Amino acid sequence: MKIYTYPDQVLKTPAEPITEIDEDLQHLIDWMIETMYAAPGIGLAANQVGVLKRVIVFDRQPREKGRDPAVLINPEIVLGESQIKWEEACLSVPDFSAEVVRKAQVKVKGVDRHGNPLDIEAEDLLAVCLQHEVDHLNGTLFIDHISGLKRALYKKKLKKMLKQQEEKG
Ligand code: GNR
Ligand code: NI
Repeated sequence: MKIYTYPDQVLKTPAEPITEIDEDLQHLIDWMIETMYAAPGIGLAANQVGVLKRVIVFDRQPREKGRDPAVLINPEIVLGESQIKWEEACLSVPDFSAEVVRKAQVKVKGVDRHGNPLDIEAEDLLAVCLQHEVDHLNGTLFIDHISGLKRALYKKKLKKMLKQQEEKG
């Protein structure tokens, strides 16, 4: 699946709650998992593939080499503790990374692809990833958490990159 990138409007639009777990959704989930690993990434939100539905996929062991994919439908962060600063990147924000302050430990509630309740407790990288993905569903990018100056610098860099691509054809 194509991954939409900043400043596409779909990344700024809050996604809608899922009301029905049907075959279309199963296919979407499979495609999202494939797209995430192909990228490669440790998480992916439906907004990033142009679908405004509240579903995220992620790897439960983001530091390991093997695949351990998981899905959360209608995820909600119900608990967050302590703070952590992490250098974040995003498949929808090419060629940029920046430190963002997040909760170091979170509990995220949702349902799995079969509609069964699923609670995930996570810390450090996985906790950061889950907050980053739930942000996507709310139309927020990690660059919305950095200083206006840093964001302005990124926008300038992006403009330049897009212009160079245009010139190359
Ligand atoms: O692959 C990803 N790595 C990452 C690293 C630090 C903080 C967040 C992330 S999420 C990112 C994939 C992505 O853009 N998900 O929305
Ligand atoms: Ni992202």
